[in-house]
Amino acid sequence: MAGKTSDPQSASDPMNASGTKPLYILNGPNLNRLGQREPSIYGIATLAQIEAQCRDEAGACPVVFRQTNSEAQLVDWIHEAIDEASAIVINPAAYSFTSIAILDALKMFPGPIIELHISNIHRREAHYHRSYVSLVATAVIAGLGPAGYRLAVRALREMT
Ligand code: CA2
Repeated sequence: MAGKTSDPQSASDPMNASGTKPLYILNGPNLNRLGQREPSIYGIATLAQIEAQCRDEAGACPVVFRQTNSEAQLVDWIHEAIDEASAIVINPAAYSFTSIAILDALKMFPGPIIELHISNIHRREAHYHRSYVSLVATAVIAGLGPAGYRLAVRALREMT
């Protein structure tokens, strides 16, 4: 189930019984509306369906999957991830191109970070070309549609 904070584990105790650190998948503004508009750019999958695909791909690895329209909330979740997560997948959406606060928070994360965009931001208008998050991302996935999330989870499972 997608939602603002849909975690199988509580935020205060995000590890599973085996003590495995969770993978954090963080989504920025407007992505809660996926599947409802512009399917030619963003596909037809809803964020809830993408979340289910990520959990399936993660297998036994715990996943914290969240979406917010707030920059401050994203920063707070990155801070939480610094203490709790093995890796981060982040689709910062429009904040990719504006938020030095998110860049600064991600700089503190010691593990791998995958920046994820559903669309190929480099084929789009110029204001989508310069992502601050790319300056600190371990890797960037863009243009593979919703399937990019599953591939990001798969890559991180092999890296962590
Ligand atoms: O391609 C991506 O994943 C983006 O991060 C999506 C952002 C956009 O600002 C980035 O440049 C690329 C926009 C998300 C808009 O979400 C929508 C949801 C439903 C329908 C239309 C847009």
